[in-house]
Amino acid sequence: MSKKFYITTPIYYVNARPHIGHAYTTIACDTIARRQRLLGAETFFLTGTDEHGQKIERAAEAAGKTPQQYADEISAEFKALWKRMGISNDDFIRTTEARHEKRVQELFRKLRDNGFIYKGTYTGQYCVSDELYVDGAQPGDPCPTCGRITETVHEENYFFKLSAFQDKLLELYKNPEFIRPEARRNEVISFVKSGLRDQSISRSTFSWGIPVPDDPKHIIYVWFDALANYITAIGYGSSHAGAQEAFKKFWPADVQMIGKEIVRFHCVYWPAFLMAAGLPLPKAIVAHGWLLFEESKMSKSRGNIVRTETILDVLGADALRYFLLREVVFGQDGSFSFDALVQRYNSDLANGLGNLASRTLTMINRYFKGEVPDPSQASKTAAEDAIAESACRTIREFGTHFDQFQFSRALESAWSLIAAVDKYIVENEPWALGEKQDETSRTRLGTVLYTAAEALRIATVLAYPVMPDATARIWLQLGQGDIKKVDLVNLAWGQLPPGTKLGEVQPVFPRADKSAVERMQRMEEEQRGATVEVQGSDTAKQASAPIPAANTAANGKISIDDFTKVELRVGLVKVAERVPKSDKLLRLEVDIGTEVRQILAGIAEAYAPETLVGRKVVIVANLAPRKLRGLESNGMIVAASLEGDKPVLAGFLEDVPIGARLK
Ligand code: ME8
Repeated sequence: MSKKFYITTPIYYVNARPHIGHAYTTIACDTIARRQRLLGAETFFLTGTDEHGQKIERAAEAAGKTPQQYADEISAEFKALWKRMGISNDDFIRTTEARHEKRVQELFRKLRDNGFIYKGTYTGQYCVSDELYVDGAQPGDPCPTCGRITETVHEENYFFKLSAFQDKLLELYKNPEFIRPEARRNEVISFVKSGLRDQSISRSTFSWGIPVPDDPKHIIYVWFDALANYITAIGYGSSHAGAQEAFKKFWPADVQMIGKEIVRFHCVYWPAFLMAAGLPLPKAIVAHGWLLFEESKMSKSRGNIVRTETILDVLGADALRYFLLREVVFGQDGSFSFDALVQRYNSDLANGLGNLASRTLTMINRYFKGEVPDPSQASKTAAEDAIAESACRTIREFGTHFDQFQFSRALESAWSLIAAVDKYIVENEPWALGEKQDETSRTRLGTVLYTAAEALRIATVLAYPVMPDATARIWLQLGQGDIKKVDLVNLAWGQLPPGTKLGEVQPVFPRADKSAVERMQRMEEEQRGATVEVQGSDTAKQASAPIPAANTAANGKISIDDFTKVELRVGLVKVAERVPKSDKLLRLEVDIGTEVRQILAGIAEAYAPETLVGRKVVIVANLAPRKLRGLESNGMIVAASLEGDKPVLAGFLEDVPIGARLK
């Protein structure tokens, strides 16, 4: 029976369009899935979108859409992007699909029947952005993960007996393969050792989610719903025989890859839910680091994302795939920059693999009429043995590093083979041999070009999972047919049959010129679009909300749709104080009805802090958070901006309720 291999990405929230952070995880999983297929494993690769919960409900409301409409649009963008990038996922699960919803209810029922769910009341802090219950926090405290001010929740909820799993989880973590890398494993162990409290797994104050079975006033906590995707997608909880069969075949997952910020959900809650359901546990949860842009985590809320499409338009998917896996040490944070991308593209792809392919194949065309020459034994030297040895070592090393998720080291070893062959070509000067007419030179030329072509074949197969498109093209040029059918288990030196007819030789990685960087930067700036300046003074600089360029009318006017994107609300100032070492900034805590926000405003020269407490103000509620002097500002206070004068806060003559929306 063939080996099976099941790999998953996180399912991405639909509150934001995909960016290269999402692409990073998906590319890494795609690469692993492709390699497993070449190794002969029956592979199932799952990705999808996470569409329920308060965060999505609010994002949809801010966009003036129903949550379902909103989720449909963004989920379709993820799907289309993965298609465009050649991601080889076998399924794409959406948590709003009926198959998922029913099976999540089955899982909930199972846990309840097994005695791990009870009803209680939750009073405490909640972070909507992370959909996280923040244990031990007080009203006004920031979320430990994202720094946003938490909201107070007081609800009747269902609870999961997480506390019952502390010892079992600690036992599980003794297996060093379960959480990778080691640093993440240590964090999780110390978190669990510090004590686990039962976990609320339902909400009852909004409705965008899956109803609790037999108690539809409650909806299932979005993380319970989301984590379950890994089993619902392959048939858990289904009554169909085929689905049950698939579940039996593929579960448990071999690799569940995530970003480091969601380790706790995957390494504590997820295995506990599975244990409570009596199900096997995944073999490995693998957490990678963050892609940083301009020195902070790339994320929609920080407004520093790089879209994948820009890179696809200019350099293509393979360039992005190679860059991310080669440049970032897997498990650690890595910075993204267009400069580094273009530099790597030119040095490793255009001058490296691309150049090796084009010069080797062009010379075979020129000197041997496009047929792979015979590596005559008579003209073999130690140099050929060294290349063959280097290729065999590379095959081994690549596999070892790759299996340890050390993609950059694996690629480094393949590229050291390419460098060795380049040197070999330069030293053996096939072009000079080609100019000579004697038989010895011709035999030697055949040996040199065979050696180069065989090394190219091996480097190409190894690089295939990382760059499926370019390597498939080189493969055809090498006269080899479908690269997806390669038997990687038995890959060895000398398998290129002499006499193989080459395909049409074409450049695979044309050199990128200097303008590539500027073009990509310009495309991103255009996307970020115009800025809405709602307020003068200090804070105006942080008051930029992106408006897609396409929606901005040519005469500078915006449509009503654009205006409604700006969520203006009435807030009540609860706390106001000076920000140390700043003449202009005040730190405010503003109650907007549903939550208390921390906002930094550049109004300290116009208003003494004590005069603001109890005053109603207008705030922009859906502004991306920004950090000012190390403090996070979640929104903006609206004020009239008078040329050369101090700002004047907007207010009301009549009484207005806190939280009312201005439109
Ligand atoms: O957390 N660098 O969804 P999400 C690297 N729906 N990876 C990044 C990244 C960055 N800057 N930004 C995003 C959720 N990612 C939940 C998951 S799973 C049951 C539910 C990648 O849309 C990375 O894989 O916030 C990260 O864990 C994931 O996207 C978060 O995506």
